[in-house]
Amino acid sequence: MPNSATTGQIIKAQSGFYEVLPDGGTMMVTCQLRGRFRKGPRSGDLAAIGDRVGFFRNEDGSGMIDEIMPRKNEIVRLDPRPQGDYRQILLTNADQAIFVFACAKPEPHVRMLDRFLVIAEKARIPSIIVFNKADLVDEAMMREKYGYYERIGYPILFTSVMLGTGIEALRAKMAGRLSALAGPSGVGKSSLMNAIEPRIGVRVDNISHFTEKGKHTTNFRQLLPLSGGGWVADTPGWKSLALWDTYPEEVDGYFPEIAPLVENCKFSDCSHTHEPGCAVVDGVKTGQVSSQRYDSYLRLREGQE
Ligand SMILES: Nc1nc2c(ncn2[C@@H]2O[C@H](COP(=O)(O)OP(=O)(O)OP(=O)(O)O)[C@@H](O)[C@H]2O)c(=O)[nH]1
Ligand SMILES: [Mg+2]
Ligand SMILES: [Zn+2]
Repeated sequence: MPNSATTGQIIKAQSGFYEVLPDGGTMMVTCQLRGRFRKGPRSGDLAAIGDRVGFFRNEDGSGMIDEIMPRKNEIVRLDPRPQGDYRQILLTNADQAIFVFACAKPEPHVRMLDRFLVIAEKARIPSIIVFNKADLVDEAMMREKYGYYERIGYPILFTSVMLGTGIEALRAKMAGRLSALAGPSGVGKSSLMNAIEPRIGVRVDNISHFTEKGKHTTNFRQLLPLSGGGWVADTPGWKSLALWDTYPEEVDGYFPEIAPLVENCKFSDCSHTHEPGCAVVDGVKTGQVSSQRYDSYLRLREGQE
């Protein structure tokens, strides 16, 4: 006979097995999904890391998940398969997304940043931007160049793993929260994680280059615990996330500086490109909207990558 139901959170997911941390507990319970979840054709992941679940204990100490609580948000990737697209869930219930770029080596990829920010807006996850390798540049110059993002509501942190600067501030931002960490290769994500939480021992350098070649492929996802409380998930999948079910007009709402302007356009069906009396184009002309961001906006609106 199963014990009474317990609630907890999925910390690790690997081929049908879920490590669940019971609320108030310290020992993980290895769980599987109860049979009724698995009936019928599957078009996507049913449970994922971050999920809050209800489960029963089996006699052998393992568990059976029989309830998946409603999610605050989810980060989903569509995996094309012959029998139809499969909905992969990278992470659920994130409190924030931390997008890491390097000040230099490699140069910040602003188009990628804007795309990440839009995906996070769509998923209703607040974003923080981290510019690592601050030791390689003049920080004041960087602040001037990217301060725009802060003005439209995205906090920026400058860090240098090399000098140890900004690490404490980032640690404070992560404490007690579930963070999704993402960014291009080589910007120092693993180095930052090791600086924030030395015992995590993430491998620095080139590990993802192996993954891209199909070696060392990990097919599990997990939340890493922070000693100050909270969790972090490395979510490499962001690069291949497409805005698959997004309508062009919807994109307006995902640019915080553009969203409030749209209602002032002369035409209600304005595409914000060539129409007279377009408040967005006017905003770009006056400098209220950055032309680089406008460019990203147009590309994302047209469904370009
Ligand atoms: N100058 C400088 N170099 C850094 C800093 N942080 C990391 N690096 C170097 O940048 C390189 C890449 O660092 P990683 O931590 O492996 O980068 P990553 O983002 O995890 O890369 P992937 O795992 O490929 O996605 C390494 O050679 C690090 O030593 C920093 O603050 N300053
Ligand atoms: Mg890494
Ligand atoms: Zn317009």
